Amino acid sequence: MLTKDLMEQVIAKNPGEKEFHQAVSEVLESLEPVLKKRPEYLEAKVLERIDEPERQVMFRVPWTDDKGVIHVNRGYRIEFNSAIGPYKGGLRLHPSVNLGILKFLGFEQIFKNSLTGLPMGGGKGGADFDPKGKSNAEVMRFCQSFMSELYRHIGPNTDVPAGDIGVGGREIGYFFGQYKKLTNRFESVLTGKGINWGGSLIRPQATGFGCTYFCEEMLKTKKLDFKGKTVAISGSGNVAQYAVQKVTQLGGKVVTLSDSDGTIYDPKGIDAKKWEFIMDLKNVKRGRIVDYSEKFKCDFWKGQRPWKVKCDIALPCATQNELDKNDAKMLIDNGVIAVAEGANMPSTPEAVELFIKNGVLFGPGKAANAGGVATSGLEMCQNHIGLSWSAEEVDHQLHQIMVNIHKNAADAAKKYGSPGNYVVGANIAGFVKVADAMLDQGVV
Ligand code: NDP
Ligand code: 2IT
Repeated sequence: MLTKDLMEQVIAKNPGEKEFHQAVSEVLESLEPVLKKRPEYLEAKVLERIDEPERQVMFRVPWTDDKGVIHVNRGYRIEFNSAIGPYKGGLRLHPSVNLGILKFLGFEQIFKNSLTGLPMGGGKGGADFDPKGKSNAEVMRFCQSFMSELYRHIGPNTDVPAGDIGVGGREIGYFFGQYKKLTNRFESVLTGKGINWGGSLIRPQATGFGCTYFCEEMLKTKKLDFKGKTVAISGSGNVAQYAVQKVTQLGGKVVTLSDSDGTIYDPKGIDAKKWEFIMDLKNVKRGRIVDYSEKFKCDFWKGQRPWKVKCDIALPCATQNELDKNDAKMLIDNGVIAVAEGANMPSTPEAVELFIKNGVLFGPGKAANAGGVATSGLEMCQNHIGLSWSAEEVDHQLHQIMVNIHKNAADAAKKYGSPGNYVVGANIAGFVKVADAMLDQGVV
């Protein structure tokens, strides 16, 4: 293997960052056939450069809770690669956040953003702050403190953050307000903004809708669709919510959702009325998914994930490594046809290998969940031209982008000898565009 030594170097240089190693290892493995055809990438040390963030910022985030107690969190922004555009990627607020997790996410973002066809580089950031159980005022003070440092590193042509786990419309509002106060500039420095102050219609829906569109394209290759299919979804946040809505609109029946406490199993399916309940529960009351099982009298599997359920399609939409080898085996034994990742790297490498070996249509996150950042790119575009497009227009563009990503990944997989393998296809198609830009721009 041409990349074996390099992988050893990455592990030695980034000790303990296991999610980062996992993400790099998968990409390097996929690139082997490209490196044989294009040795100039090796000569120009493109791989050594693409694995090393251009810049990483780590900073103190002190804030005061409602009782007057002072807390200190750690904030980060990884500005990973700007070869094809300004750094672009979400901010994650979750107690598990550390450097390795954000580097894995920033690294994935490089290839994902390239796949969208829009001019966006890769970045990611966040903090080890837990928004659960905090008042709005506490979240606001945290966000203001976070932005009091971040503002000097970002800008509409430099780095444009957005949401991720724990960051939705509320947090983007607080971040934006503080950025504007500190700089005295109203500019396109964040995406996922409110629609009455520069946000794009369909951005909240975009990741879940896009993941469903990508899955639809994979199903089409087998002359299948969502009609009458039983679908298991994990998570119950932004991505999961809109995946439920789109799958249901396309005729599928969603029977599970989850959060970190467990899974609800509703064999009758989550219809539009139940969906409204979830939207209020999660986005307004900020409650737990167990309340759904009490309200609609269905099972709650405490501390368990959805994957033991019999389903045709699985959409993991919660977090990394939430679907392992045993879960993959249960899904395959139960006849799963397609798995599309709404989350970033939710399937472990062993699970991915099993899916591919068993002929399951498998859409990796960097392709299947690219609709979110793609629509962020459309939000930036609307901000730059000073116009807002209708929901139909944005949804149409999102759909077309997902169709294109599917086609480009499928074509690259075929061209490089792994037909039907969207992991290989997405990694290669995403990489080549960035690597060529890096060659053009010299050793920087
Ligand atoms: P949200 O914060 O809205 O929702 C996250 C959901 O995942 C919640 O239900 C949460 O449960 C669950 N979850 C988070 N961490 C864990 C964990 N360690 N174990 C079990 N459950 C967990 O985030 P999003 O929906 O925005 O993000 C979900 C995934 O999609 C992430 O992987 C994110 O990186 C990815 N993604 C998001 C995009 C976006 O536009 N928002 C775009 C592309 C990818 P609980 O409330 O109990 O923590
Ligand atoms: O993982 C992701 O692609 C996101 N969290 C969305 C990033 C963005 O800039 O919209």
